[in-house]
Amino acid sequence: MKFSAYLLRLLAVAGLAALLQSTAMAHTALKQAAPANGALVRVAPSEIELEFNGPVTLVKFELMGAAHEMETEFKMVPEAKANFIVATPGIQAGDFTVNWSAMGADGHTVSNSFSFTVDPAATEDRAGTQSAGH
Ligand SMILES: [Cu+2]
Repeated sequence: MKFSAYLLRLLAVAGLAALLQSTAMAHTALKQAAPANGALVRVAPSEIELEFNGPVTLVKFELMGAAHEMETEFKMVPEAKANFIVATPGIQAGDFTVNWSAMGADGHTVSNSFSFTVDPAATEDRAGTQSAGH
């Protein structure tokens, strides 16, 4: 009687631990970016913000302008974190694509990209959508 109650409690604890672990090991995804995917902004951003769904090591951050790579202040750091702000001093008007790769807690490296437009002549900003992970 006492033993089976103990066993049930043990099973409940093990189940909870497994649940917590599977949450922690979720695949890496970009939760949001600013500017967002598909966004149109009238003022050129001096930095780009990335927020992932958990701590990652950002191994690549490449900003492409029209047919050429733009300067950024991205530096790979070994510490995993969820939020990154990369200074992008060279952005002016035009179409831009960010190509990123991030290694998550599950050990997988995920690569994706998103694009936005800077157009000072536009009548209003467009918010864009948040990009999905894998
Ligand atoms: Cu994964």
